[in-house]
Amino acid sequence: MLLPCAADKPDPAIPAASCGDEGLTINMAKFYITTPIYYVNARPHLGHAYTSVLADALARYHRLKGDEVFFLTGTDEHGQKVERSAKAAAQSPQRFTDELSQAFRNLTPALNLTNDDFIRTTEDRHKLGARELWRRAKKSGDIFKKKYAGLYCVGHESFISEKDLMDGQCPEHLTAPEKMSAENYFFALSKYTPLIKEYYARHKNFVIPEAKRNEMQAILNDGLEDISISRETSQTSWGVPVPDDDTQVMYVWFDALTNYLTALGFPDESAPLFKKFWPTDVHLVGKEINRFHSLLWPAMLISAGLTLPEHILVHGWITVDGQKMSKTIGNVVDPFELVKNYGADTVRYFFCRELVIQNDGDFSYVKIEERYRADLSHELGNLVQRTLTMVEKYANGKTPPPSHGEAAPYLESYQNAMTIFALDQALAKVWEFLASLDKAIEEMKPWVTVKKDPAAVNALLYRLLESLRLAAIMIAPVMPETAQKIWTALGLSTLRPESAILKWGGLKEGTPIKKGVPLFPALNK
Ligand code: ME8
Repeated sequence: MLLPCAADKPDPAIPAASCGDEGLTINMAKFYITTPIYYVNARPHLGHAYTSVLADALARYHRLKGDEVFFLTGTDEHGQKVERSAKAAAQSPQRFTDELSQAFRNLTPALNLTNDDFIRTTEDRHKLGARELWRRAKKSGDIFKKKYAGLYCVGHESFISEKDLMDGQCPEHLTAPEKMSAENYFFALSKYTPLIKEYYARHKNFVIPEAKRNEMQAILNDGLEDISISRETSQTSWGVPVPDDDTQVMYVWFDALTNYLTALGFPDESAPLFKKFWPTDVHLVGKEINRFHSLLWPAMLISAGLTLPEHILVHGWITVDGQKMSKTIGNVVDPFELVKNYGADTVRYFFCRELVIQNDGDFSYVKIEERYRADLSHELGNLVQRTLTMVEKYANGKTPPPSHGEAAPYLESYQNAMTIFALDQALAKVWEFLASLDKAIEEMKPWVTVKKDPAAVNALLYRLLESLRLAAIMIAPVMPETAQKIWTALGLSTLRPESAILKWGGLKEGTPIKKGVPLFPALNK
């Protein structure tokens, strides 16, 4: 996506590039974005679909902008939680994880995701890199053996302190933690408190949003504690073997975090993907795993002599009808069902528009249907249909000669919102833009004006068509199918980065339009 240069605000994510003669900035940055790798203890639900769609929209936005993008997702397959679920299903962990990992992989076609790879932590390429990271941390003197005892929450796959329990139970998983005592390997996380503090001081936007950054800063101010990073094979054998000690496997988080490296070819630092894409630009994560990504992960990377990520982007949780999703309540929403009922673009739009990244949000069938009816069918769908009908009636079904329009402020606000990952605000701007077009139609009343001033109607029609072209580009990261349908209706070919020019005047006079079926027909209810 080429940015209008004059009106353009500097984009902090992009190195400054000069403006060419044609007044455009061509951004050739790289953009590496990841989702968490999901545990394969159960099938994917709404929450997983949510994170993956947000990441996909950001990946698509950067691709349209001309950046080289690598978008990674995958599955986290080791640890006690997965091992126990496999046992409960009377299956070997390998078979169990093969099946569930495939269910997560199926999110890609269902939600129209464009991930460039899908990593499984049971793959050899991953285990190789995870073990190398361990070796490096050991070489840095950061891994040591220690006897300890503590309370372990398998749901969290982490230790939990007595003070965080409610009636003796983990308040999130509603299960009693298990007493664990063993001699394990530890990672010297406490040693990294000052270095990480310094990184936070120098990179104000490392953790986004600010409230989540502040939470991490508070933990840093208290000082980080060393963390157990292995399990005896007598406790759990489902993990990556610890180098040079086959009585222990790695703690699942120590193994899992390294997926972001191993997918790029680490430990081979000369691997083309590693060279091009490391470090990560955005690790998108849910708020409950912020701590692992914003405190432990940077320490592991420093210990291994690797560069730290640019941003940890933390999103809130989705509830369903105001309640936490849970099997007990029976309100777990299946993303595949949702796509079957409403289509991928509608689900994607709901996630990006209704839910505000930094807040918790709520899903309900009433809300998604309201968004469908009001925003998609009424505001967007009707405007497209109305415009095309008028072009057929008053302009022989062809694009009239170019005229002026009021797009620049919307384009600029949209870009600014996308730069700070505020998808909801970016979309709100597009819908304001659409409303301004509706208003222009109502003000002119072309069906009346055409009799006395056909030139004015032609000017309005060009404005409408060209605005829809720009709106299609802006919604493309979130609603790729709808964007392409609009693009096709305007008589254009495939919406690609080279053609996705966010600048007024792209439509050529005389281009025949192709009015198709309504974009968002009434829901079958
Ligand atoms: O934590 N609302 O995996 P996980 C919003 N394997 N997002 C939600 C959600 C909800 N209700 N429920 C889940 C793990 N998510 C580890 C990660 S990374 C190296 C290892 C999303 O299967 C959200 O992104 O429990 C959350 O962080 C992630 O799924 C947790 O997935």
